[in-house]
Amino acid sequence: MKKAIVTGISGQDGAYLAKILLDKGYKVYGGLRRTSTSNLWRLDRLGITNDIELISFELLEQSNIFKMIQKIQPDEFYNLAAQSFVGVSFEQPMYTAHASGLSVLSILDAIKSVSPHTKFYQASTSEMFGKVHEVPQKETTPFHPRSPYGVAKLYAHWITKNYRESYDMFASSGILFNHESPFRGEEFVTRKITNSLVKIHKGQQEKLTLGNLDAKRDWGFAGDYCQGIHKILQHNIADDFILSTGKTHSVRDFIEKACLVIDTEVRWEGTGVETKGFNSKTNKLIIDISEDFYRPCEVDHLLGDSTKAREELNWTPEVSFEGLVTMMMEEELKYL
Ligand code: NAP
Ligand code: F7E
Repeated sequence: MKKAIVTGISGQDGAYLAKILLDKGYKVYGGLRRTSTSNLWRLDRLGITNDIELISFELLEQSNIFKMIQKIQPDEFYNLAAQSFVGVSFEQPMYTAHASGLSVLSILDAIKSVSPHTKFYQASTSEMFGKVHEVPQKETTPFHPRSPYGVAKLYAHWITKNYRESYDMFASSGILFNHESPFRGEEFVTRKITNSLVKIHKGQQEKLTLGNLDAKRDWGFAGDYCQGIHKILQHNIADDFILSTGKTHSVRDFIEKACLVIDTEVRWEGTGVETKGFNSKTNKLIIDISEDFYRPCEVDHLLGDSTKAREELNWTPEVSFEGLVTMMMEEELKYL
């Protein structure tokens, strides 16, 4: 039985990846930091909480990481834990640098010292491309991060590569473009939109307040991307791979598609922070804009080219943009 450690087990990707690994017969150790209340709702919803051995894990505790790896001697280590919210990284840049950047060095160094057979996966991100130098972005596109989160993740990406090259370790990164699902945290824009629109539809909320509606993202389904994460560690050599859909949509497109699922059409008025969205049937204001949700530095447009993963790993995303939006809206309608 293969043993895998998955950090960030309480997060979106942790849940989907754990399910994939359990279905493949792995023994899964889920790295979980202490919180005052349980946050295992995603694992509960997948019905897998009791199949995972939960282990205490804190990104900032080097000795905790060292002892855990020494004891478990995992075949595979998936590092999904991070301070993953770009907006917060501007408010907490130092913590983000430690958690999402430097802590990866503790993991790599522990693997090198006490469990060199362990294959390591690092959750790299399209945020490293930031102010993009070419469209679409490929593995060879130069990086230009635009947030403390992107900068921290770039350190983690390069130290993973450096340990691979220096010590011949099986250390790979997936450069994943935005991937969403009903398990997405509610502060990320897609889930904020689906959650709020359904609450407005059910009379539980007045309106939805957002930031930059013109930002464009290459949005895919997290379940598809976690299949790709597993494939990256099963490849015959350690390497870096982009996972993306190759299609891009604006925040505004996402809202309009989501509204269609609840039979609503938005009529837009104004531009920039003055933009307002009205329910075209009732004329009720349902969307407005606040400067508070703009970032000091924005990533305007992401579009990934995942040809390498498609050709070398035989990976393809299955859920379309429309399918993703519908899935997220239907899940909100079911649970709210
Ligand atoms: P997520 O839902 O925000 O999950 C992050 C996980 O990290 C949570 O389990 C969280 O625990 C844990 N964590 C945060 N700080 C920690 C700390 N100090 N010590 C231990 N655990 C800590 O993120 P996700 O969407 O699943 O993403 C997974 C990984 O992929 C992240 O590294 C993210 O940066 C990266 N990524 C995500 C995307 C995307 O579009 N989703 C794209 C590219 C890369 P709590 O539940 O206790 O907060
Ligand atoms: O923002 C705009 C915002 O927070 C998407 C993380 O998983 O993907 C994610 O980072 C866009 C941005 O995701 C609001 O300005 C407008 O342009 O959903 P987001 P993100 O910043 O792209 C990458 C790949 C990661 O690696 C990260 O871990 O939407 N936007 N209005 C808004 N965003 C939010 N959150 N809230 C708004 O009200």
